[in-house]
Amino acid sequence: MSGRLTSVPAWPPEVAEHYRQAGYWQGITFGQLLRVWAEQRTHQLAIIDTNHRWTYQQLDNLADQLAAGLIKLGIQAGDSVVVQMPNQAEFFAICFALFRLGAWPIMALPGHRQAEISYFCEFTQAKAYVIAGKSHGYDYRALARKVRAKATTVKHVIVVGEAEEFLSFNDLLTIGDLSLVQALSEPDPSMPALLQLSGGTTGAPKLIPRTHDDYIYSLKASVDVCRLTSDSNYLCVLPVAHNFPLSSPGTLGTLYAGGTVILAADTQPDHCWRWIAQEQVTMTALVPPLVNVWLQARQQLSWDISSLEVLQVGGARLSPEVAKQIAPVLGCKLQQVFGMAEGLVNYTRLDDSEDVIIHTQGKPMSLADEIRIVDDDDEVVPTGTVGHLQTRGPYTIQGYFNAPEHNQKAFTNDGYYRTGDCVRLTEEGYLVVEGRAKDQINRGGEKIAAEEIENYLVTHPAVQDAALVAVADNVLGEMSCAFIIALPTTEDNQPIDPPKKIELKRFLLAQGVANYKIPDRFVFIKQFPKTPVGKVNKKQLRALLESENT
Ligand code: OOB
Repeated sequence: MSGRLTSVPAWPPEVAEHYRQAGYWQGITFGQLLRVWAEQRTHQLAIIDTNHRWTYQQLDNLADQLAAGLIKLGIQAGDSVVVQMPNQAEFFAICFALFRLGAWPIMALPGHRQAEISYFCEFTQAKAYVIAGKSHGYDYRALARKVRAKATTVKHVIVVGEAEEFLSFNDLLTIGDLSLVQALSEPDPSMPALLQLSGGTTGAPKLIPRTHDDYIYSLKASVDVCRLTSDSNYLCVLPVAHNFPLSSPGTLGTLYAGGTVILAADTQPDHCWRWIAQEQVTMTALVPPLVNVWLQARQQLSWDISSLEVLQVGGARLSPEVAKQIAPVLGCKLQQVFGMAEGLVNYTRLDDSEDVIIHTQGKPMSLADEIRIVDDDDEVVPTGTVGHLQTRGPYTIQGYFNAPEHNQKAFTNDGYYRTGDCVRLTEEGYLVVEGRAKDQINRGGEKIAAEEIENYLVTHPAVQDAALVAVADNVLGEMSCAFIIALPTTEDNQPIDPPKKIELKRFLLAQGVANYKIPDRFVFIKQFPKTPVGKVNKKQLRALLESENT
């Protein structure tokens, strides 16, 4: 293993010991779990997608074969592998193979493009990059070629589907020696199982190391709160690698409980409801904009979705008006989920009153979660007052991967994560999300770090300065708006034509920025309003947009 391991901030030893003693951390790995599941539930269905129906036993065998193939490629414990897959069964075979080796899947999203993927590969010195050849009309092999040209550590591109010059998933299954997998020593459960991605507030996206111990505990606690059993059929509609559908309790939680995961290739009601009817789906999870689409579709589509017991909604604010419609229109219970890839997940409970389910974002899933709500000086505020949410616990990270300076700011001295969310606590101990202090746009659940996009914009030759802010949107909740100060003249005083909006969009796309991060609006402005300390006053910029709308 390499020296990079020191850059995974660990819990203080006495706290870790407590989590072990108290039984939160079980000291097992995902590879071991899958082995046990395959023995106990040999012929039960684990994963279903359009092309596969895998039992637990089959998943275990595939993970072994792939692990053998990965060993052959030289991948070992502590290595990173960027995984960018649509909702397909192979995602799980690859992840469990990497878990078994102790190598770390980096959970990229299908929407990421050259800028993000190259960054993940370079930052983690990834040895391999896993993609689906073509998906939703986009050719990931073309992306892989560009990524490889920049990220020289990436020696292997593994393609699920038509591989062209790369290595196919099917070939990877056959090239290894299974006896080498049997001979592997078990990875350390206190080491990362995977790296999640942070929504981010800074220029460079942050990576979140989630250990076997902490992630498996978060599954167990989620399964308990959400009452999943071996009869649960979970439909994964959101991108599978995202923390919400992956672990809250999501696909991995469903496997933990012995249920069956069904992977939807598309978010549209027609596609998803066919799955619900066909596989008797009991639970699924959506972000708020999709809830609207599903509610509106109910009148036109007559699929029998009566098997659906629970619809989880999270990732962004759900309005009470929309929340109220879910039970009557879709015929299932609503569960609000307020979580973060860094750890803490809050759920409304299935037997909570309608008032709590509609008006709050739930309470922490574990009694071991510690939360506090503080003012700008880190002083705890009285119950009911809005403040900054801070948290620590057995599945909330102690720091980002390889980011000591940022960790100083993002965590308190006593190990609490500063979530950047502004919340208030109700008398019953439930959280209501009231806003955000972090410089981020939550575009229908997809997070955009303002600084990341501003950094790109200011490299345009006609842009002097840029500020990205959120603007309210009926469909997505929030969209992004870039305020731009155009450069009046070149360095040698030649006048410059102000850039056109379309030109700025093309410029960002040419940098390889994911589509969802491209500003929805551009507004040109002579100068930015400033705060007393001289920072850009984004509150005033947002107010400018709001006054336009009234
Ligand atoms: C989930 O994870 P991330 O890492 O994409 O984003 C976390 C942030 C939170 O800090 C908060 O700002 C926002 O997303 N958020 C919500 C919310 N759920 C998340 N804001 C308002 N209401 C909610 N219900 O988004 C995530 C991870 C695990 C489970 C669920 C969501």
